[in-house]
Amino acid sequence: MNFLVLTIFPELLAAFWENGIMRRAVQSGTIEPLAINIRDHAAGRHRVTDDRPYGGGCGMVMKPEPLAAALHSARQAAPDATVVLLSPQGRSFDQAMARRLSAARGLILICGRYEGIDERVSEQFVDLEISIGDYVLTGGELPAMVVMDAVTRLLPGALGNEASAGEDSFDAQRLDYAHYTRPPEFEGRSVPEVLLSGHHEEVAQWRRANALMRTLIKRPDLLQPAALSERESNLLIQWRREIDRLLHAEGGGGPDPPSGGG
Ligand code: 4GX
Repeated sequence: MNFLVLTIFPELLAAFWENGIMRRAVQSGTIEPLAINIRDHAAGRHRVTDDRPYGGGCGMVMKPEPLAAALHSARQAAPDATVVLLSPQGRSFDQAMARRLSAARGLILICGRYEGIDERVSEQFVDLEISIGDYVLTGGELPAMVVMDAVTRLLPGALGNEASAGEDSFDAQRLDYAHYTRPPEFEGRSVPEVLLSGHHEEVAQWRRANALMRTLIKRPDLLQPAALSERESNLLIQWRREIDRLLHAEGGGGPDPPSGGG
């Protein structure tokens, strides 16, 4: 997949593409990344890429002409690519969006700085506006890297082990289970016995239960009742009984028991 990144700071992307799984994906031809310096497409001796906002106010806006020229050159390299603008006004990026983007013919990622880009460029050329979260950054480069990272690991061959990407917790709307490696005891804390047992089915059961419990405790918003398997519903019922038992133990002073209905 072609990744064409339009930026005034192309150096920011080098370390990202030159290390780890991204580097391997480049070497195997899974991705073909290129940073396009918007400044190279700006006119005049000073190659200015920004200007003051019409209507006044603070901050600067990225001029439309250099951006459009940079986009034009990106389009020549990847005519069918999806044009993405990274901005706080975009749709929230998530795993489902990463999966859809992994099927694109290529991605052209526009990284704005300052107060953003001229609205007419956005209207004329942008297919999709993406936000990586509700906070304000100084530029779109980190968001572009977040998107490329999440998309790349979904491309066939990128992770080596084909199962790894598909097994992902977020596709199943679950958090991942806890992981352990050697030694079996670290600073007085032991690895759960079942993981050392060699009983594959018991390990699988423990991991399913552990993933469910972590989701319940850390991200209950992810749990959709309709998406629970019968086994998971049974686990939740079992845990509720145990919690109720603890809360209502003699002299426990907990709240009144629920009146039923569950
Ligand atoms: N998720 N920023 C972009 C400049 C800007 C503003 C509007 C285009 C349109 C951000 C985020 C983010 C800060 C990157 C403003 N460019 N991008 N920049 N959160 O905060 O994506």
